[in-house]
Amino acid sequence: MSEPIRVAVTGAAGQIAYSLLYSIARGEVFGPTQPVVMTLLDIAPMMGVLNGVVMELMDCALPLLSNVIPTDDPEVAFANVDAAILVGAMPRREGMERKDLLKANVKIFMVQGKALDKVAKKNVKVLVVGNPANTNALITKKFAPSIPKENFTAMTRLDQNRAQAQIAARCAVPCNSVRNVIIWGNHSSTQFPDVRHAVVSKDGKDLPVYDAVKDDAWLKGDFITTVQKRGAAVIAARKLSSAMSAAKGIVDHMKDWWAGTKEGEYVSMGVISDGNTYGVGKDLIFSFPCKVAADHSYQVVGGLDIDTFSREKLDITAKELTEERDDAYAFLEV
Ligand code: NAX
Repeated sequence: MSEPIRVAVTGAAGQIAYSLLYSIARGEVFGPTQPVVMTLLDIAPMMGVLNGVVMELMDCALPLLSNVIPTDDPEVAFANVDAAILVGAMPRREGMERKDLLKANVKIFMVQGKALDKVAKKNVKVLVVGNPANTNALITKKFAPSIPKENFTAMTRLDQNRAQAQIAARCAVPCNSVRNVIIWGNHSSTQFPDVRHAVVSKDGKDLPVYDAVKDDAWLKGDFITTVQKRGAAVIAARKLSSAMSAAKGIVDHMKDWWAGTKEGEYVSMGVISDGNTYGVGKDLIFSFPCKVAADHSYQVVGGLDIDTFSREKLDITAKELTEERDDAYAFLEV
């Protein structure tokens, strides 16, 4: 068996982590023969709960799990890690303004960026899930200048999965018969779920989604708002935010980043914008369609046609991300 890799998960005592850790430990993310050492970070008051999670992981008796290290110290959690999944964040409390939430979170991600910079492997792959995920990823990157900027991504895969599942249900096909759905922009209600370039396989044929669904009004209306508001709908129904589906989104994102995307397919990831791609300004973590090679390197898929409807949507979400970034930089005085 190969040497274990080291994987950090933050917010490890929380509800997403509870659904996620088992999948990582049993080889669903980094491969069925890849042993892992898992380092689990949470805050000091949660150490008791975290110890319970560690006991359960041990009791799963998983052969690929070499060791589990719980800690409240980011420098212990990130020491020599190959991958870091940053789930932990300050939750939005009642009466809290969006700006207060942003302020609390950018500080957390500044501290974690500095710790990654100091102790993680220089080729560490960092996935940020804790909200506001895109801006938190940007801040983490900013405070880890010794790590390549491409190694910081934010999760929009749950949104992609939500969009894919809506189309699959509408066409009465399994979810894996729908491919190349794109989420552009922010993991927020301004995101743009775009199916203009997506394909449905049905009865042995590949059809563009617009031809398979045959309902342009739905695709340009309720489909988009359903995906944009799906997180809120789950909270309203469950009185808790998405956790099982968020964990599945993390597994899908990290697995594709680690092993590469399938031939002819692309996936959505929040990645750093260079200012020359699809008219999106520089220095934002923006969700784009990406193809990943077997060596973990990825490229934004170029050359997709953006019509007037899409242009408007891309600009709205880019504007929100620009404002979020400017507010975050102002709080941190950078
Ligand atoms: P929970 O509140 O269940 O768990 C969060 C955990 O993070 C807690 O155990 C808390 O103690 C810990 N934590 C807080 N500050 C920390 C710090 N500085 N270092 C380490 N741990 C810290 O939330 P959960 O439902 O697990 O959600 C976690 C985050 O994911 C939230 O910010 C949530 O908004 C975000 N989400 C992001 C999604 C995405 O698609 N990008 C979707 C799902 C989810 O809403």
